[in-house]
Amino acid sequence: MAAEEHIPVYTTLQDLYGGLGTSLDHALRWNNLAEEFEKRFGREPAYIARAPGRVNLIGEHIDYALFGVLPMAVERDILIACAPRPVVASPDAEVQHAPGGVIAENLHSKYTRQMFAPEVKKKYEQTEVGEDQVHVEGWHLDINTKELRWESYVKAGYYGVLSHYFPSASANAVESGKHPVPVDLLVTGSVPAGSGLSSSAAMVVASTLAFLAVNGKLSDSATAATDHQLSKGELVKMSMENEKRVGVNSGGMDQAASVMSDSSSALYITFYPTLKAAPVRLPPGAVFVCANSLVVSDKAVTAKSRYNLRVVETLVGARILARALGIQVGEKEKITYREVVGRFAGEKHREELDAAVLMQLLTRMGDEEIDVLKPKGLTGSLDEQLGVTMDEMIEMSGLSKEVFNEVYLSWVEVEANHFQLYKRAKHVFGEAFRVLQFRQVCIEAMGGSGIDDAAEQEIGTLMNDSQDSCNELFECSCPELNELTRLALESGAYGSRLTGAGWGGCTVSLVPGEQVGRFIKRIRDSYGPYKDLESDALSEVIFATRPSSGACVYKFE
Ligand code: NG1
Ligand code: MG
Repeated sequence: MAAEEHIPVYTTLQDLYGGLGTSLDHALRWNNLAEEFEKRFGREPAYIARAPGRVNLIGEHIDYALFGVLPMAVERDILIACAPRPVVASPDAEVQHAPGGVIAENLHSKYTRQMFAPEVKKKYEQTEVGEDQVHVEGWHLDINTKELRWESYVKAGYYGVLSHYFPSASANAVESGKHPVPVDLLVTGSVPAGSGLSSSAAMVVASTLAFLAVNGKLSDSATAATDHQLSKGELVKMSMENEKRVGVNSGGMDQAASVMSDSSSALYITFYPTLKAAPVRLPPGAVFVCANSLVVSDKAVTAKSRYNLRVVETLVGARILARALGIQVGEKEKITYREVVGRFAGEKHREELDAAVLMQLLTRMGDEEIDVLKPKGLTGSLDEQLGVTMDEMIEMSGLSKEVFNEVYLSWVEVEANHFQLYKRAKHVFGEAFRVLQFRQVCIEAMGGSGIDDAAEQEIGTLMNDSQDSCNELFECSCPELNELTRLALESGAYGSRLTGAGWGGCTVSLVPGEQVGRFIKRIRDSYGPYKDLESDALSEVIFATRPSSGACVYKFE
């Protein structure tokens, strides 16, 4: 599962189904998509790209602080069938003939057909002797970040492929043949949108892969000896950059889980000093059940008062803590909490910290050191008592207002009267610690007798603590998620918590294997929004999951 491994490109169904680790359900969806593509576009697809969603078991909102997280890919996924489009005269001639023009359709009828083409950004300048000079500045693709649009994620993946593989200079030379091909594509997805199962990252990863494949930038193993093969690490990096174009400054958990998973285990993903993923075998007796609160959290739209605000609170807090600890931070450096801990540990431990050392440091730092993030005077409401104003925050950072704005605010929009540096830091350190404990319990359970359910109990408690921390300290839960996790515990779960960014979306609960059916029934009877759902609709909103394999491409031959 190393970041250097290549993205699998399968050319036979046998390899594909072997790679996916399951058969029938998948086979039906893949077939149906290929047939629909042929019906709509009049020819077979050339490729189908697949990327799974993920459920985060523990480690919420700490990936952008560069602490390790513990998700697993789920079987629900995004599939994109695509093929280069032969250019023929048609009513859509404008997109048809534009280099790299795309016609994108979605099997789900509520997502309408889209056509778009990348434009070459040019700048005109006059030379001293009065001649016009044209500079090509790169590609432009209009991505709407103000409202949630399905094609934005397709465009985000495309943008990355354009900027990495079609350097702007050659965009000028459209005639030279070095431009992207026109593409038809058809998308289908089984990851519920806006639910914390990372449909967005699955879309971006699948779209990145589809555009790479259709432009001949991915090679299968047969041609691998000569061509460049994309590594999993490279795809994660590209997909992270791409997703930021939709307006959310996410960490790398979702993309890494979608790309690097395998079907036998969850993943412990670390980002520092480099991206790594290690398999974590889960105790066999229990099952993770996802339940959708049915509150849709539109992350791209609410980012300035929620997600992106948390990113800023977390990064600024890290600088202030570093300063209090006497750690050197470059003026323009956006140091993270993980790096602060590393540098605090001293030269020897700067990069790779052994889990045991990290655990010790986290308990220590979680207590006294982070008090520096509290405001000086204690007046007003609790929020005011613990939060700091923008001016206070800038002063605590030791930076001038100009530099502060440039480093922390020029790339995101945020909106708040009080910045909760202290509470967010408390959550980050506690949660990072719980991830290490969770992993430790799983490792120890492997060697144990497995007769009792002690490991499941321990994991459950860690999940509950995580939920409390998300609710009280990170303030990313909501009343419905709180209710659903409470009902889960009353219905026999070992532990239950929100998963993903929060403010809506899904919960994940650890449930004894033999009680899953009963558990689901009890939640259906007690969670208000589920009461009138028929069984088909119910299985869309509450379902057991197991680990799935990561992103791949199937090439039609
Ligand atoms: P979701 O809610 O699945 O989009 C987001 C971030 C993650 C991580 C979690 C919180 C994106 C693409 N992903 O996940 O990187 O920070 O929130 O742990 O924004
Ligand atoms: Mg997302």
